[in-house]
Amino acid sequence: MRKMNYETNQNIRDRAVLVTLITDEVKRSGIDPQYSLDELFQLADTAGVEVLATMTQQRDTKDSKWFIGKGKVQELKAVIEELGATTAIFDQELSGAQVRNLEEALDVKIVDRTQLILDIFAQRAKTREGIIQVELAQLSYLLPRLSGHGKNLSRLGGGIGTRGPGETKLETDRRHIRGRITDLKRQLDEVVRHRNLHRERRKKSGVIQVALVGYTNAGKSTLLRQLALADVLVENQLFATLDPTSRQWELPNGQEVVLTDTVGFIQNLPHDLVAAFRATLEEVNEADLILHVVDASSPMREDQKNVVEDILQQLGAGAKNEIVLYNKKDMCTQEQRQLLPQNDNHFTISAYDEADLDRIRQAVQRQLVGQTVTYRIPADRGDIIALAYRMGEVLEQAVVDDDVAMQVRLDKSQAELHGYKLDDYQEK
Ligand SMILES: Nc1nc2c(ncn2[C@@H]2O[C@H](COP(=O)(O)OP(=O)(O)OP(=O)(O)O)[C@@H](O)[C@H]2O)c(=O)[nH]1
Ligand SMILES: [Mg+2]
Repeated sequence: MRKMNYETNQNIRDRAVLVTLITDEVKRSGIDPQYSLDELFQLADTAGVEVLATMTQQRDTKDSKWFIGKGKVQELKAVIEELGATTAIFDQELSGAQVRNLEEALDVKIVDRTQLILDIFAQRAKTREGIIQVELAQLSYLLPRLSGHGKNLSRLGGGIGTRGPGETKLETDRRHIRGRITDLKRQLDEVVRHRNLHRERRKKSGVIQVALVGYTNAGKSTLLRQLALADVLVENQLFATLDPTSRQWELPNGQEVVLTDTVGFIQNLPHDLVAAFRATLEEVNEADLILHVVDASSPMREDQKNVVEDILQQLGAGAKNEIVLYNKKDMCTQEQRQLLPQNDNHFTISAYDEADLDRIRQAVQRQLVGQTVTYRIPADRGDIIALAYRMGEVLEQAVVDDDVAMQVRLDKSQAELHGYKLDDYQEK
């Protein structure tokens, strides 16, 4: 059987067999293994890999040496040879030793789900910040596994699991990797510092921020494009967007807010990636309102929604005001549409439906203008108390320890225009 030679032609597409192992642990995790495998297929496709076959094994536990059962390894070898595959991609994370053993037995490149995701990010990273974050995540992932990758890393330069950001090759020497990680962390600290400064400036100027978040491919960038007329990349692929993009967005009442599109989430988002992307993801923490976009036509939409909620929680943004946009209604079955909640913060929409876009604008305006906040204002600041009555609607007022506690519904940005920073008086 003919084998691809990567050393002479790095542009040849990887040809892969996908492998998943369904253990009791996987079953308990609540993740549907078949769906996860479908998703792996899409990830492979996004990474430019041609999928030749998939293989599933059911087993109580994983094998510590081979991950899958020894007999299954032989079966996989036969399939690989028959189809001329160059890679085996596993849907679960492998240890360094498992990678090494499988590489030796199968003589193809061994990649796991995490590495595949990291590789897609490496292909997509364009900004300096994105590139630093991806490389840091990749090296943090690789370092403890390096012995398992030594052979293939040096033999295969350009393919999945070995690609550094911006088409450079990943460093493979352990000592150099350590040095590089230190260097990248330093650079990232610098980026974080800049971001914080920028953020503080924005906050001081009282700009209201709305963030689009959601599972990958839910339609976040499409909504940014439709709502804020932004010229951003929309693609029917996973992780089309990597770096947050912000645009001015004018609400029906003329108020300007900033709408930010963010990187999509996915189940089992690699830990190293979340850690490295904290600087980027923390933009979400600064938002006054989150628009959580869900692909309502996905059979897994509830699970996807939960994954996103979990990650928001991890980022400390779990308690933020949120509007859920069930997108792609045009692709939903009738049953799918009937099961969706409909109220002030749950909407069923299509990003391509003008009337729906209008409903979103109105809902966001309502949320932002109509936010009810409790302030504690020192009794001697009659000017602020008067401002609250003049500009907002006071729902309740009481005297607490010489302060005036007021529950007010008002538009903070209007107050800020008059030089008042009401946030300082907000009750925590
Ligand atoms: N039919 C239909 N397709 C939609 C709708 N909204 C978005 N899409 C399509 O869904 C695909 C993904 O859209 P994106 O806006 O790139 O999704 P995203 O959430 O930004 O995805 P990532 O950046 O990859 O995380 C594109 O092919 C869009 O054209 C919709 O309401 N209906
Ligand atoms: Mg996008």
